[in-house]
Amino acid sequence: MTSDLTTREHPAARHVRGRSPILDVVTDLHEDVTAASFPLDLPGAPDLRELRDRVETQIGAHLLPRLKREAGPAVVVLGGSTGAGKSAVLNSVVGREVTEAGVIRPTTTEPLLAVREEDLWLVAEHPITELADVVAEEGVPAGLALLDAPDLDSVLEGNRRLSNLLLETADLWLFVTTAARYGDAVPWRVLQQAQERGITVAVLLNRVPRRVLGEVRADLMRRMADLGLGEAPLFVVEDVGPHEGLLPDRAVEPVRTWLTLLGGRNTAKGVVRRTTQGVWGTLRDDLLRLADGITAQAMAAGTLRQRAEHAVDGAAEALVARLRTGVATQGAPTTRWLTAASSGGVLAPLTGDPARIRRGWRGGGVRARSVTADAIGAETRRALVSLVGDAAADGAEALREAWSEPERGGTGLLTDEAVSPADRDARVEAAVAEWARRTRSTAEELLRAGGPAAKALDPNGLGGLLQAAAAGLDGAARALRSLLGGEEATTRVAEDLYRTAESAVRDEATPYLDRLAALGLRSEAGAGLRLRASELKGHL
Ligand SMILES: Nc1nc2c(ncn2[C@@H]2O[C@H](COP(=O)(O)OP(=O)(O)OP(=O)(O)O)[C@@H](O)[C@H]2O)c(=O)[nH]1
Ligand SMILES: [Mg+2]
Repeated sequence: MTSDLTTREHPAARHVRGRSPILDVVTDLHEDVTAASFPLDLPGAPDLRELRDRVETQIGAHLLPRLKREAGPAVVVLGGSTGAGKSAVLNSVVGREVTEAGVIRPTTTEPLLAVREEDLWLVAEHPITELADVVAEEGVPAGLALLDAPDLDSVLEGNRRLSNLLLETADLWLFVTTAARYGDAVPWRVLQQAQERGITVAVLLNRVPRRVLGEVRADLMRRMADLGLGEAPLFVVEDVGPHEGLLPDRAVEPVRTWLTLLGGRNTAKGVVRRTTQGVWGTLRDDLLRLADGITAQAMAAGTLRQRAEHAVDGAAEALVARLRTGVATQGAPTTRWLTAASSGGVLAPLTGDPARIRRGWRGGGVRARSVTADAIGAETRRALVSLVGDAAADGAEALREAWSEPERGGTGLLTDEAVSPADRDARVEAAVAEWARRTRSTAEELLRAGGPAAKALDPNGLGGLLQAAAAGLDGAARALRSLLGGEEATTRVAEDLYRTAESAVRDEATPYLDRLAALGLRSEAGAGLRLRASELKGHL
């Protein structure tokens, strides 16, 4: 199994890995189902969303809590009369004073649940935690949680809810009593109720003076037999006399050993099969349906992405094809050129005999020529902005059309235009301006190299001419051939223009593709869920 699919888990789950493999699987499964989404409006998506919610509730609210209960520690209630030493026994078993034991009666007024750190998350939803304070304590035998209860008389009189909870949710009762108090009726009645409900019970007789030890033990065993508790373990703890803090180790060793054994059995018991029986048949089918749905969403997302790219690519290619025909220079740029280049015009010297131009340039007029050439460049840029903007709008339109096709699932992503016309204009203008800036740099470079061009035009003028020539103005291209002795620069600027125009149109898809990507649809998620479903099967 690949690590990627198994590493996501509840941080605390690592501590109990292996205790209940099925709990691990179902915990992961819950995360997968929670993460699943069906945002694209594909046929059947509403049903899948509903199913997802249902399965999430089924796992999160029913299956997981039950598995946690079963994989979690067994709750051992220490019950008995006040002053019997419940708190003292608990502290002595875990080896630390986690709960208050004392001479003031009653001492314990609120129930307290001592749990091993790694089990905290497993008891977090245990009903008893609504009423008990929970403390993490490493001395608690593995597989158990120890509950220090207030004395049973006060629980029964004052706290019906707690007494019901104790009887309903405890796995084991350790009844703590003393030589002086074991005749009390109430605790025995509760103990009997616990026994009747199938809760394991044990009795601990505390503070027994050595001289009456045999006698009291015999009497207690008779009483237990009468109540049908003859099978229950009985621990006798000799009175240790006045003392502070924990009872001596040897006094609590037998009960601690017994609890440790019991906890070991609990951790080993794994998870009871019945929890998942019945649930399983439909759950597996539901998971597979969800997995198929996730895969379908991811595939649809992939198709939408392709269609979007295809739409803007089409518009971009059409634009470049048109630019190659020189369409951007029709109208104003051409008119201006013709006027300036005709005999007597300011640019007329540039259209003369190339050989003469190559031989050298005489005379001034650089500034006047450059202003006019730059103006032709500006007309060209204006035309380009409008052409590229139209193509970008066409691309967006084609994309929206492709995503609106029925059953493609993209309509929900088209609630509004991702790009406003004003934003589009600004973006295209910026792209064309960037291209013009690069063209100017090219012009500067060319002029630094010297030659006739350096005497004919300044960087703005040469830049303007390069732009017009790259956009397809033949006269400008011819003049540049004479000035520069070749077409290399014009070709380079033209290629740059095509790339710039293309990407300006393609960028139109970006906000739509971002919307799509934000949905986070990955086909691996479907595969993961399918794998999880088969893992689950392996554990049943
Ligand atoms: N002399 C003597 N005192 C003991 C012995 N075992 C426990 N104690 C003391 O008896 C008292 C018992 O108190 P707790 O452990 O608080 O009794 P509890 O059952 O928790 O009482 P509540 O919390 O009031 O229900 C404490 O002061 C203990 O130190 C013993 O063997 N001999
Ligand atoms: Mg107590």
